[in-house]
Amino acid sequence: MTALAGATIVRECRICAGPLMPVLSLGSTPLANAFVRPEWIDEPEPQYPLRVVRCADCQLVQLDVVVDAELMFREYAYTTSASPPMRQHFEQVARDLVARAKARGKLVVEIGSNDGVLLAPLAREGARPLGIEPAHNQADVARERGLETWSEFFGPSVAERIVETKGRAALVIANNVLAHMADLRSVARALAALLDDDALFVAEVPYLIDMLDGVEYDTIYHEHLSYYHLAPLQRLFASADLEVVDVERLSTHGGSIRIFVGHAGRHRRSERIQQLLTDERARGLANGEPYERFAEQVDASRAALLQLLGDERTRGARVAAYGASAKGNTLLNFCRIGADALLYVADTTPYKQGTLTPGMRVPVVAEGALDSDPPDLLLLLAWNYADQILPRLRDRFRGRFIHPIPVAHIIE
Ligand code: JHZ
Ligand code: ZN
Repeated sequence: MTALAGATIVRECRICAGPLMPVLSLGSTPLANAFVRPEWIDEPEPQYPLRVVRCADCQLVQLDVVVDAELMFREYAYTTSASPPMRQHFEQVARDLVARAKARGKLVVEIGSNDGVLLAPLAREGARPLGIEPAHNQADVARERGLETWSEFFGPSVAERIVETKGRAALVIANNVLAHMADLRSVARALAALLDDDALFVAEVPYLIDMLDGVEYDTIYHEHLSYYHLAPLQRLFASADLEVVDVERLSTHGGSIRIFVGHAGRHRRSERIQQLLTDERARGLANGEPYERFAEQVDASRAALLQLLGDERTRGARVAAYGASAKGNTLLNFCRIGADALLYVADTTPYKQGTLTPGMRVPVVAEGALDSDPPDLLLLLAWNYADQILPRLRDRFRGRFIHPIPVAHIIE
């Protein structure tokens, strides 16, 4: 490990300690959720190298610069409830998982519970939910809603305290948070201690294969330390005598997988595991060629987006953006698209409104700007919700959309 102010450079794989090989560098960027408040505009924004590497042994794709978790997650701008599609998604997740884990009346722990968007429906389904959420601002919102939440980073000592005070859990859930965790092996051990004999750990993670296929380079930012496929996850859980027993592919966040994990030997293993492992092997990830192609596609994608924006602006189009997502900030910084090119970014999250985007400093405003200061074109920075956002905005926005990936294109 090497020091860097506020960050650490790692030299070995966070799952198997194997050697790391370069994949792609996106330059240095500020933290993707470090929205700049007006009172901070004269302060420098720390930037960190955004470098993707992969393990030569277990093939986990990961970042080798790990920014301190305290800097990234104690105060957190991303508010899951601000995205209606995620609210609906987690309502369904609560129904399905409480039934599958037979968790009615039992302890269900959610790691990374944000503002309680899943804790609330879990409680409605009759489970006894406990949220673990390091971001104080989000944990406070959940507690105000009457949802028990501990403002902590999950790990062995928190798991121990839960077991001591509440017993072992029938179900542990972690959605879009395994990618954020640096010390994966101790998290796996903590899960093994927390799960009851026949309990399930269920996690949703963005899927590496979808990122590569969709040229979703914008989903790379410092919070996302790991870009998972099934094979390395299997190896991680085996290190703690746990076993992945089922896997599903999901469309959320540009393509994700949901894994089901239990104590080794306690559950029937689904055939879907072998199928997905076979598909992954056929990709030839270990020979590096998919990553070389990805890196070329990323450059081509940036060039196409800049060309399209340049052409439109030459024709006098007024351009704004929609969805101040974390990934949008990777995109804006990597492509160097700033306030000279964009009027504003409209977003439904109150916490982000009135700030500037990190690095490129485009003002974030409420959706009302689409009426008061209507653009001709909207760059979709939350393209993962295109199917929901486009029909909804049609009433108030008559212009065209730019969908930035895999290659920038216009949607009339
Ligand atoms: P969204 C998130 O990344 C957060 P982000 C996190 N870092 C993670 O791991 C990944 O997901 C997987 C707004 N919005 O969900 C809300 C509208 O304005 O794509 C959000 O600010 N109108 C934990 O930040 C942003 O857009 C709408 O109609 O890249 C979307 O952010 C909708 C649907 C959303 O994730
Ligand atoms: Zn490894």
